[in-house]
Amino acid sequence: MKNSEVAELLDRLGDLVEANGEDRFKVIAYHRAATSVRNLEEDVEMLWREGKLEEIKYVGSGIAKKIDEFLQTGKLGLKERLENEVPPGVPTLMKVQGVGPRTAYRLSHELGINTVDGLKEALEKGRLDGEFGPTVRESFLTGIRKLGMFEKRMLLPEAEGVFQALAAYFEALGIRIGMAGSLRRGKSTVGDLDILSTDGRVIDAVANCPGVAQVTERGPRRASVKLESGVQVDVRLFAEDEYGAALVYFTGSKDHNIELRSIAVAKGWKLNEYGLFAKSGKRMAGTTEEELYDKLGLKYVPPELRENKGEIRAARKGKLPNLVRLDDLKGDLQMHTTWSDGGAELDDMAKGAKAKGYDYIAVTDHSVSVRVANGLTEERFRRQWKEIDRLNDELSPFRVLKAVEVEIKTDGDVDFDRRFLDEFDVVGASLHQSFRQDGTRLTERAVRALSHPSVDFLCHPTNRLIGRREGNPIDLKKVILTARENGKMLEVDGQPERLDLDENWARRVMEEGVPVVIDSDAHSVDGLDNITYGVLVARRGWLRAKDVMNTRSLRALLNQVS
Ligand code: DGT
Ligand code: CA
Ligand code: CA
Ligand code: ZN
Repeated sequence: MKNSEVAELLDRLGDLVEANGEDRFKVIAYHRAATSVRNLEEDVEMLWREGKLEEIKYVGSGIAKKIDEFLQTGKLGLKERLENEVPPGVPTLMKVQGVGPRTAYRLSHELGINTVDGLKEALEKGRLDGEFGPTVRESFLTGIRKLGMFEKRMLLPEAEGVFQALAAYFEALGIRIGMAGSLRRGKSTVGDLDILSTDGRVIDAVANCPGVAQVTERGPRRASVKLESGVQVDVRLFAEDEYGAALVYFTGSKDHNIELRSIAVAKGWKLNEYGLFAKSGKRMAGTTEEELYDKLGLKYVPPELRENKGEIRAARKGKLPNLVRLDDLKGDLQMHTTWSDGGAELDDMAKGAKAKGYDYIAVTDHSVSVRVANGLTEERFRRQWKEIDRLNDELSPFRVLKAVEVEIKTDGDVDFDRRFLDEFDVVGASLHQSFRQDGTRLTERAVRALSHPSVDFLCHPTNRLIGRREGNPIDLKKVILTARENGKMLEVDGQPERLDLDENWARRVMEEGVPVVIDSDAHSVDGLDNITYGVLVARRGWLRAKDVMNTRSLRALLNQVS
């Protein structure tokens, strides 16, 4: 918690310094330090207490002093001073992607624009035509659109948490509900929750639900509420014989629905949220989803595929993929322990994973050059291996694989020499350092890593953090081809803010015949469950069990990575 607060503070300082037109190097220094603190898995407060702030990469004495002031007092004088000096609209305008501090300063100070709406209006009315080129203006508009979509979207664990709390509330009242919307489709981010029921009490119940801040809409068959957390929940009531049709409609996606409706129309029928109807008005289907798809001449489409990305054609031909399931996974190939930046002991991680029913795990602590994550030297890895050997005796036939998330250095070389790397069972390679390089260089680094004989797969290939950081401008097509040429694999990282590769790239990787690994990238025993989010991404990417390497037996896996 404190780490992200401190990182945010430093980023904010960087922006403020830039918005005040100060030295570019200062700006970079703040942002670099912010990233470093953000990726730090040790507690910044602990380092601070031990007087070790300056051991954090990119934190020099000046920045350490500011962190110190902030942690002592909860405030920072410099920040408050800068905030007073910055023109009023700058902080707001900078929330728009594509509007940097300098531009914000100009918009506010010289052009008198101080709000996002003001900026939008000025752009639409052409008031900025003489000020910025068409490409720049277009990028502002894109940024404004993204802001509207981005800000309010939840990550999967949050959305699931809200849904489960609501489900428990309704269950206590004996009201059965069903999940629809993007959450049911397993989308990586969720805008609002959509809930359906056939129980007439549901509308009153949701309006009276604890935690509701505002009932924004209410009718006999629908209610929309806003929770105190800001989350919107839409609830709808249907009759039993409508429920299947309602579920299809409100599960969406909209594009999938439109396609279904056009099939119905082509047959001279009518399809809506209440059912499928013949010209005469006679109900043909509606009670269940299965019945509805069947009447339309389609196989049942799993919710994760309902994006109008070819699933309807496949359903018509009976060629839907048999999607990978959580149960198919026999192991997890990325996780961290207290040896590097994890929060749980190796012993607990291994036993926790075994209790999940896995046959094997790879323990992939960071390698030596990731100092902020307490990366391991060769000597420390050898000590860890002794512990792993002991565990393997104890837990057999469960197997803990000796593994590493090896760092791809700035030049594309990886930590450790080949002789040592070959002693690991599994090697995943990651790029945490200098990921702000241009696309060409980033791609070269990934390609070099995947060409290294000891490397088995590339971890979280784009390094995106949903809602915080766009993916690297890496050339994934080239990366995929390199993986294929060298018999390597690519990862779907299950951390909810990563989910990297995303579903579209995962699908592409599968189509190119490159195996995928789905990992939790857990830093705690509970974190092992992140793999469920990775599975959702894989399913949304049309992956079958056979496309995913860690659905295979230990022997088959070892064959692949040897
Ligand atoms: P979200 O909430 O932004 O993460 O995404 P969804 O897919 O949950 O979208 P939402 O909550 O606006 O609507 C739920 C579903 O209702 C959506 O997936 C499809 C259906 N739906 C909403 N509006 C329309 C519409 O105008 N036409 C059709 N055919 N379906 C719609
Ligand atoms: Ca929704
Ligand atoms: Ca909705
Ligand atoms: Zn990592």
